[in-house]
Amino acid sequence: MRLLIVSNRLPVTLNETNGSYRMEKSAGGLVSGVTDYLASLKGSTSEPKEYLWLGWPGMSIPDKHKDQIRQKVQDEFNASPVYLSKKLMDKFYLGFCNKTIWPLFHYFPNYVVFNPEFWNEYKRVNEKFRDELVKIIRPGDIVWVHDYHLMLLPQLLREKVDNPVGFFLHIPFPAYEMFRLLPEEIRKGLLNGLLGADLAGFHTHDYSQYFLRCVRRILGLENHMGRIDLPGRAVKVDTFPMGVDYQKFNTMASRRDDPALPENKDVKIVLSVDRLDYTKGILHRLKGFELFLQKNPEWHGKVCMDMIVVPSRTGVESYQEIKSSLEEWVGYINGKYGTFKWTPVIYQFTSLPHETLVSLFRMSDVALLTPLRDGMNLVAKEYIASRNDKKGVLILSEFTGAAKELIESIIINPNNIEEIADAIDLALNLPEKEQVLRNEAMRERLERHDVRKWANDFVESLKEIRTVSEYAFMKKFLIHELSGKILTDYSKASSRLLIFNYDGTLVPLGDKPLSSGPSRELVDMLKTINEHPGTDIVILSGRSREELESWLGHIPVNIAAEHGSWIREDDSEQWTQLKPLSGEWKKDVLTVLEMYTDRLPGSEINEMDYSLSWHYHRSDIEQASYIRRELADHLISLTANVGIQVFQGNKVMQITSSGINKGDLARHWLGSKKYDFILAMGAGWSDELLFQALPDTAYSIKVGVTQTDARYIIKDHEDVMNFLKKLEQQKVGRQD
Ligand code: GDG
Repeated sequence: MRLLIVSNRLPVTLNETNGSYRMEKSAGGLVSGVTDYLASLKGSTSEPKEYLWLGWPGMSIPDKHKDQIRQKVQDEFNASPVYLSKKLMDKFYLGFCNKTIWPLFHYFPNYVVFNPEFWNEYKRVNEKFRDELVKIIRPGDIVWVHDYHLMLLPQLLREKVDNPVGFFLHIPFPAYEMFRLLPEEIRKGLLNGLLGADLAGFHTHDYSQYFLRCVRRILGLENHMGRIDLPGRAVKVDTFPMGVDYQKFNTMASRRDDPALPENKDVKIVLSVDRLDYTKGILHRLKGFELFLQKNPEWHGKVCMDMIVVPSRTGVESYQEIKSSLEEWVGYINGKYGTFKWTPVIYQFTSLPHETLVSLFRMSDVALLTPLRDGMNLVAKEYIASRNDKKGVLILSEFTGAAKELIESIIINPNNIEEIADAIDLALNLPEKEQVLRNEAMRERLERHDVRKWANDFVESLKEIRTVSEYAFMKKFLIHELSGKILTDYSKASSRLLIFNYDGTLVPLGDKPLSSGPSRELVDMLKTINEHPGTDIVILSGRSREELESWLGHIPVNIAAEHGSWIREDDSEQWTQLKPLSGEWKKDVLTVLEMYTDRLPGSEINEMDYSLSWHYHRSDIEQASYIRRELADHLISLTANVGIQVFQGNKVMQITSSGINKGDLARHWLGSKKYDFILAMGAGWSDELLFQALPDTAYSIKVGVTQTDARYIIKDHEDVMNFLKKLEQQKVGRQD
């Protein structure tokens, strides 16, 4: 069993000079963190023990060098390159990834570009990754897909293989109102893409909840404690805040003699490090520092801001614009306050060696990180982990994922420039004793929740949800061999009872539940099966006898309408009652239902003899869920002493005279004759009473993948139809 890590970029960067290629390990947070976890797999006692990393190698490679590079990357880095042309990368990476997803997910809708070509290329690149994976994947391999570049990959992969697939998003997942700005095809495509995974992970609880809400509102799928049950499997959505390699940062040697480091020991340093990105709030930071200098002249000459800005996504125009304005601001501040002896802002547009970065962390009095939105922000964690002297003050934006964990830092809202200025003042004056107290608490947390634990928790959680899925669903699945046994038993039996629930079993749960008549195909099948000698069919439904009569009345089957308020036996044309019922309660309940119907646009009432149903399939899913609960409470208080029962169905609430349930109905027909083959199929929760009423030898089958007392599960209505087709073709009667 191997762990296949898939990310847009490989953890190696290729450089070409005169046709020869050099490879260097890339240094990002994800790479160094995951690499350490991967290295620890070798000696581990549990699976997986091996890994392979798939991704783009960072440049286009001429065909003649591809094989040689593939081998080298595989041998030296346990990696496998996915080759993509520059043209594809432009529209995919600079286009859809960084002009559509990145700004939208970071709440910058003004920067978002919607271009159908970008989306097409995004799909193509995801498919390309899928094709590469399919070539190398082996049964049992675990796949872990990373980040916003590959959100379609889990589903694309699921269509081809059955391996466990996990997905982790490194950037924020936005709130519904932001996410819904995407065109419908894209927003549905992305959500369905992610739901192809067994486990979808996010940095914070908020992001997980936003994702679940989007799934509910856009795809109409509910979850229970973050678990979404799909046909045949469950998807778990959970929170995994990424940590840093604490030990490495804690013990790394400092290089005080590094020429890249500031010289003047008497000046306090306020440090900021990030990629050049409009999400990082770099301008806000400069404005905050300027205001601080304005308000605190006593600090002039005694403090400087060391600003490391790492070049990034230079092909995207908005990044070039932000670079110009930030350089203007640096010039403005240095021009306004600087002297021969003092430069207030030291600005470096460069990437520094890791050791230099850590030395800088250790010699900085304050780290000032002001993102306007950031999935996690590893720099904040690295700063604290590097401070083995436990000193230094972290000022951190509340809009970073890291702010949820680093609560002892000075948390600020970067939109409030005044707050940044005051935080700098507070940080520079914070007594050492308090610095140590704050940092100790954070360092302890970072040590416990380091990057290895993060990766390990994710992989363990992925294995767990697969086990749950397999246990809850697969075990009972009506697989081919089993359906073969049912069919043989069926044809060998001399008397058979078949009980079918109507909506969701014989007809799909549709968008127009008030008019879901049976298909011609279904009616013909029921007719043929009913003609098999010794076979009795019972159809149970909450619908009115008029509807059922008009759809199925011409076939001599047993029918129970309105949840059993009315029954029609197969040898009669009359509707009768198992026991007398009263409909007197309806008037009061109708008044209440009308009130709620007025409040919930799209909802409607269907009145029958002894029952009422309240449908809300066309209503807003969230509003319906609130109002439905209120209505349920209202009905309980109103009808406590009246003989009625309330059923919650799929986007329908049914209120009916109490006294008869599906269990009673099953017993009625079971008691009428001796059957040597009994089969019942149902889709709703009221069918559980039916399953419980059956003898142990009966075949009880639940339609849809949920927890059930039925012995078996069948995936959906379509599979029911396929099963009925087989039943229809059986030769019946004793074969021996
Ligand atoms: C994305 C999300 C999320 C920075 N400058 C230098 C350098 N770095 C290293 C840092 C850190 C990493 O790069 C940056 O990570 P961040 O988390 O701060 O930000 P993003 O690059 O935007 O990362 C982010 C992250 O994914 C992980 O999930 O936290 O929210 O946007 O490790 O140390 N490394 C070197 N020289 C530099 O000059 N060597």
